[in-house]
Amino acid sequence: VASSSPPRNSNGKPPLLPQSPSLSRYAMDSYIADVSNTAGHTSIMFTLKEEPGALAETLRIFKDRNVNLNHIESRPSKSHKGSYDILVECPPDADQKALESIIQMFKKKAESMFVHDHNSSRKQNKESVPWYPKKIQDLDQFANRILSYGAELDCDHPGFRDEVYRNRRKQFADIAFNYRNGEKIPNVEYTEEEINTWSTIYKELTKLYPKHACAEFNYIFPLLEQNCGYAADKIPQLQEVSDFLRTCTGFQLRPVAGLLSSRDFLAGLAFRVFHSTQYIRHHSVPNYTPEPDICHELLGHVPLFADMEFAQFSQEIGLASLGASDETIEKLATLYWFTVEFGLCLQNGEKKAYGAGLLSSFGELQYSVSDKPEVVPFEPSITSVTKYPITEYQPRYYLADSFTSAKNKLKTWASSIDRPFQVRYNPYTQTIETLDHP
Ligand code: HBI
Ligand code: NLE
Ligand code: FE
Repeated sequence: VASSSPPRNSNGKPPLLPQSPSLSRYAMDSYIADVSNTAGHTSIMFTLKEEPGALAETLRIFKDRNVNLNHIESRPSKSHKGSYDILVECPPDADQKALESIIQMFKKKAESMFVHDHNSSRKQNKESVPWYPKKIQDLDQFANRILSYGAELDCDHPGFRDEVYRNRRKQFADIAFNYRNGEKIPNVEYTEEEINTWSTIYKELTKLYPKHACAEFNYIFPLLEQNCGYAADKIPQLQEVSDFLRTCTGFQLRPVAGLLSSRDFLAGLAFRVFHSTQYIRHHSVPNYTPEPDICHELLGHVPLFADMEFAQFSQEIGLASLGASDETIEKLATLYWFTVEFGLCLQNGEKKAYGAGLLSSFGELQYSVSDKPEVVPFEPSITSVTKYPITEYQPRYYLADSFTSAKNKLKTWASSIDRPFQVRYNPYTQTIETLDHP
């Protein structure tokens, strides 16, 4: 019996990094192995000690199992000096069995350290509750999980062929990748061209707001001009805006390199954290862009996150998303889309915009309140299953009576979500408390 028990250290615990013969041929100094699966792509992140050939050795694991890689990135590790974080991505058609065995190797090697397995869809079954952040520091894990990596823009993007723009986007991505909870968001010096883009948008939008934005938005906007540097000739800094938001509703901004999955993005809202991009759209298309950018975040989202009622509404969606099934996440993301992003509300008998995607696009804002699109009452059971385009003006908008009514409807709908436990946010400890959790 004694001979079959694993070797122990003097402190009685199993030794760190147990060596098994099949592993030792690979240089796997994997402090953290982080596996996630988005849109069929599997990403694995690990940390490697700097040593000649260490990466090549590790990548042999993939070669030996005939698994292709379609993306690889490295950066100096922040948590382990002298080490590198490596992110590799395998295509959706990768042999799932081979992948599983690779992941197992990473997990074994990192056993006594720290392994996350974020609910890869391969793992998900009916009973298991998908991983979700329990404390605000857990949001740090989202940083390297953006859907389109940093400067890799889609080919129909106006910035795709603009080398200067692509490089600039990389700089912004680095800020977000290196950011950790609790730190100050680095200020950015925007170029003249960037400020010009901002100015064009700011001037056009501020002409439209008095007539087309909802009352709550118009109430707060001047306060942003007075308190955190909103003006036509200057792009406000995220940290300054974040500080102001905190004093209003406790919401804060966190820099993000690009699009997060709906699950990650919504989870941030549960903590009153809003993931904000810091780059600006390409100067050639100021009136509309499908991607979030700093104009969208600061002009579209921030004003309403300063409104208590709206902040609660947003956090409600976030809390409902924690540990929810993929199906529920999709519905919540759709509700978010038709409210926080593209919502209209009725005020004094007129349609007013409260959705950030409208309040940041002088093209779509005018269109949305015209008689061209279809406008129907907000009703979560219907709204949550509506399909929508993401790269053009919306063909249909949902109209709410007020934030209060939208919030109550959402709450009622969310209470019908089948989740075996309840969550609430403890703002003192910045943690999620659960009732009846397994
Ligand atoms: N990610 N960074 C970022 N910003 C968003 O506004 C955003 C996102 N991911 C998903 C998303 N929005 C929504 O479309 C919903 O899926 C939640
Ligand atoms: N279409 C918006 C704009 O041009 O500002 C951005 C929407 C992001 C979801
Ligand atoms: Fe948005």
